Amino acid sequence: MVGNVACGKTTLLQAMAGQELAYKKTQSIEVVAGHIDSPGEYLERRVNLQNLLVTSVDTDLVLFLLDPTQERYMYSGGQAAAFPVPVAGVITKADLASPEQIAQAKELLELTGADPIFAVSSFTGEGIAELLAFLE
Ligand SMILES: Nc1nc2c(ncn2[C@@H]2O[C@H](COP(=O)(O)OP(=O)(O)O)[C@@H](O)[C@H]2O)c(=O)[nH]1
Ligand SMILES: [Mg+2]
Repeated sequence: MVGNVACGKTTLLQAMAGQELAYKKTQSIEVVAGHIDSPGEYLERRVNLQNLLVTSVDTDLVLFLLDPTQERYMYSGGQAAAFPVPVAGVITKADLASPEQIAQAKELLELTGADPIFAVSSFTGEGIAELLAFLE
């Protein structure tokens, strides 16, 4: 799970694992039910980017998450190609976002090279089954 601070990484892992949604600040790389959560600072603070690349070596797939309601865009064009494994995209908080925000988030994730791209809400459960089926 890669994405800005508060984009919804930890909550999505809880939703995917069928756990109760409970806020918890992610301070370091954590393993949750076979998935790796990462702090948003690893994407936002460029000196930490290497941590994401090194950690991804032990994974099958990386998910780039994007909160369509946030203004900050911290990905680089083509960034998915820097990872040694496939990268898919996840638009989070679909319950909060307008159709225009979701369309823009999709375009921005496409610029990173992430493919395919899902739109989910951890709160309503929208899109979670599709994402889980893809991961399976
Ligand atoms: N409305 C809504 N809020 C969400 C959703 N997912 C996460 N949030 C909220 O966004 C905030 C940050 O979520 P968190 O999972 O901790 O983000 P992280 O920093 O990327 O791990 C919390 O207040 C969550 O309750 C969602 O699908 N819908
Ligand atoms: Mg977190």
